[in-house]
Amino acid sequence: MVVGDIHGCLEGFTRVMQLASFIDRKGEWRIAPGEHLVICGDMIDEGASSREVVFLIRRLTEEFSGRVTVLLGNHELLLLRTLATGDDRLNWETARSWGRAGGGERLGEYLDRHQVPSLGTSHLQTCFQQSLLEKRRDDYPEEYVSACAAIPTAVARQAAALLGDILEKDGTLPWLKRLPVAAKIGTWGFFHGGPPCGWTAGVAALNRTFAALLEQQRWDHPLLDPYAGRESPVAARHWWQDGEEAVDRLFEAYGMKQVAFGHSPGALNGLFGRLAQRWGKIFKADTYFSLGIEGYLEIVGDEVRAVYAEAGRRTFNRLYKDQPELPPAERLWPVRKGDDQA
Ligand SMILES: [Mn+2]
Repeated sequence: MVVGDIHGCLEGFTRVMQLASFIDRKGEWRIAPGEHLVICGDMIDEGASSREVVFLIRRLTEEFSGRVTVLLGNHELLLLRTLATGDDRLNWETARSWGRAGGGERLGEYLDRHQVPSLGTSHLQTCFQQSLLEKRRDDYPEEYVSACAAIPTAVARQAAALLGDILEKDGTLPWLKRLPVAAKIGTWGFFHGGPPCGWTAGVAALNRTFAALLEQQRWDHPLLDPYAGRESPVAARHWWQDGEEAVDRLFEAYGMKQVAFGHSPGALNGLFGRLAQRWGKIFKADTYFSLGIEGYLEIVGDEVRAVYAEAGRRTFNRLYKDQPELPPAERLWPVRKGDDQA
């Protein structure tokens, strides 16, 4: 089971975990031996419940040790960079979520006092949906963008300092710094963005090197660049664009046959929310939770399926009227005759 960018959407995450039977009818978590949950990074920002999502996932990694793999995303990396360097790119929804919680009173008061805006998860989803319908783009509302832009740099820095203290004390910061940027399970590789082009030393060395660079705060290094084109495992996009043979060579260096990734909800088919594959080798896992479309990739043996939550399917059908309806589940691979090759 592979889940893409949750982005602070706790309710959506809970819904897909129920769908996957990792949460039973009584609300108890259950990940059986032989089952594996991979979370492809970007747990935070955008939705209103970043803290709750992170705390839940941290608990799962302890309770189901060895059965839950969590990757670092570019949004977690951005947070680490902001807290370490004091740049002013703090995400206000993430700060808000920690400011609301116990221990975050001072931060919460500070954000209130400086009138830091907040959209809330369902409002954000509605705004993204409206923007997509009207402009074919997933833009934030203009008022929200200008309210955020009006926050003085000094306020952002002070808020980041307060948040940094809380995250250090509640264990989030050390936990984030230990997260891998790549994982390998059998022949499958998992990344937030994708395998960095030019890296030939494999997954274990990549994680070791990344952790060392993070420790040394080498923010100038391409691996640590949250916006890098194809050089960073957390930020890579379109890394398959040189074609199947180039991808085969890249995979060979990692000893992988398939890769699932988050980060780009519109990748491969240009459709937000509808999962897709290419060549049976590259699988998009991000259904775009913060747009209100929730789902996951299910890998069983050689078969890969996309599974979607009911509410998300309705959203998709409203947004993409010219597309075939999003089914509750569809086989992505292997593609057989008569399958809808979306
Ligand atoms: Mn993301």
